[in-house]
Amino acid sequence: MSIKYKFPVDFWWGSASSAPQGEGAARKDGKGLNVWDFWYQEEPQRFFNCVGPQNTCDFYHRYKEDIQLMKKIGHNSFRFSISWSRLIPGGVGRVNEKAVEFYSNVIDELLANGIEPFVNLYHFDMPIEMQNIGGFENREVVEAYSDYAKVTFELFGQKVKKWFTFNEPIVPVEGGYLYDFHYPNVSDFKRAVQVAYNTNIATARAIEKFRTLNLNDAKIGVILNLTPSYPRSNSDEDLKAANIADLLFNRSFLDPATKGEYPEELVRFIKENNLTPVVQEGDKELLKNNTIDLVGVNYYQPRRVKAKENLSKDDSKLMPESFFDNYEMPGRKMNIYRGWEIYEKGIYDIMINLRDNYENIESYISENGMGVEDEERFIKDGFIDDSYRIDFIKDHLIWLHKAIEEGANVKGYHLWTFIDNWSWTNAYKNRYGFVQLNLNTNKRTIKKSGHWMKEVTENNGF
Ligand code: BGP
Repeated sequence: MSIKYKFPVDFWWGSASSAPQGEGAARKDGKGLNVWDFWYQEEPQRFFNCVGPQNTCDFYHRYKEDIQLMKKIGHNSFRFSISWSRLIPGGVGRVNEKAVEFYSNVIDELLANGIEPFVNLYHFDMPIEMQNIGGFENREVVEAYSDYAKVTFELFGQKVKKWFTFNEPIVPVEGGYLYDFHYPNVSDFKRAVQVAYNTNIATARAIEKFRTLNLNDAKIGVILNLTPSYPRSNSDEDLKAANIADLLFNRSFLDPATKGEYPEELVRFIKENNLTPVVQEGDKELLKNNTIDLVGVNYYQPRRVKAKENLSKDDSKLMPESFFDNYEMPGRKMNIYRGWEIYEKGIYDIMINLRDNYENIESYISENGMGVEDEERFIKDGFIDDSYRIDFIKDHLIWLHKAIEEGANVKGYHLWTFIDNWSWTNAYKNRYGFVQLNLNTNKRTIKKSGHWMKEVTENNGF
């Protein structure tokens, strides 16, 4: 077979997961409750088919079997997250020995099977006690988070060489403080800005602690959903609208993490709109001195933006959308199940932006994937024929390959996700895995895409 798209030696092939979506055992072995456990308890009807996070895929008990499957489909790396509320129930204080044992076992098992563990410290899962005192609006919680981070570095830093402070830190800001799809279901632009700011401080504090520990060749980064903002046209108004969206949703995290400072334009925008967050003395230096080594890029869909069409509309409540309208491009290609546009070239544009405007920082695709409903209808010869997912991955990899040929410093590609898992309020509506999870029996079956991935990793390309 001839290989048309060959990737660099030691390319990271694998997938990503998260504790709240995969572990299950939500109330086992001393785990504390996080915002998902709590919110589900309060409002189960907000979750698809009223399914909550208690059991998910039961990775807590089945990690050995799952790691064998990862090996079987050629993974050389795998991202999972540590659950703060499992490791330190309540968020501060005593470390839960059962959790230490579990995460040590997972790390050892991965390493023993030739799979590098990539560890993320926070995947939307604030311990409820921390949320009850204000979550990331409260600097005490920022400190508690950085103490928790330090505990993980001390416990696992000799074995884990890739660390991430947060997964998509903008999402809890959007979900929890603007658009009502995460607990605490607040909608307040100013508070959202404060949470975003404090989350950047939390990353910097964690990195500061990380650097004191001399973990040799270990690297630390953050995982960002860098959604390119494409203007409808090249008119000044559309360009301006797209730039505001880019500043708010991408550069608000990318710039502090990589350059240690906010874009001046964003600072001006925030000031002009009376959204300036409370800061502490020394924050500027803290951000400047504690930037990341590598960035994980999650890419699903582009953002298309146009100038606001109805300027006279009463915008009494300030929201990001007070400054732009979302734009539906005619003829766009859609993932109809998730309602997200598919635009493969976006992955290339992100990488070229990192190359040209962010000193070509080391990066990798930390999530990309396609959620599809009712995949069981595609079962053929005992497994799901998800050829559409193979095409989706290929089409993105072709653009990623082009970016690499043009000098982008991108080191790997992880699919979201390894096994069908629990997707927040969508629960099991859409399936994303290389591996099918039978919801009744918990049986795992590799899909066609998983078998295909095995060949890709063996050939280091396709
Ligand atoms: C990303 C998250 C993942 C995952 C994925 C798919 O934003 O990091 O946790 O869930 O999106 O999206 P969804 O589950 O909403 O379909």
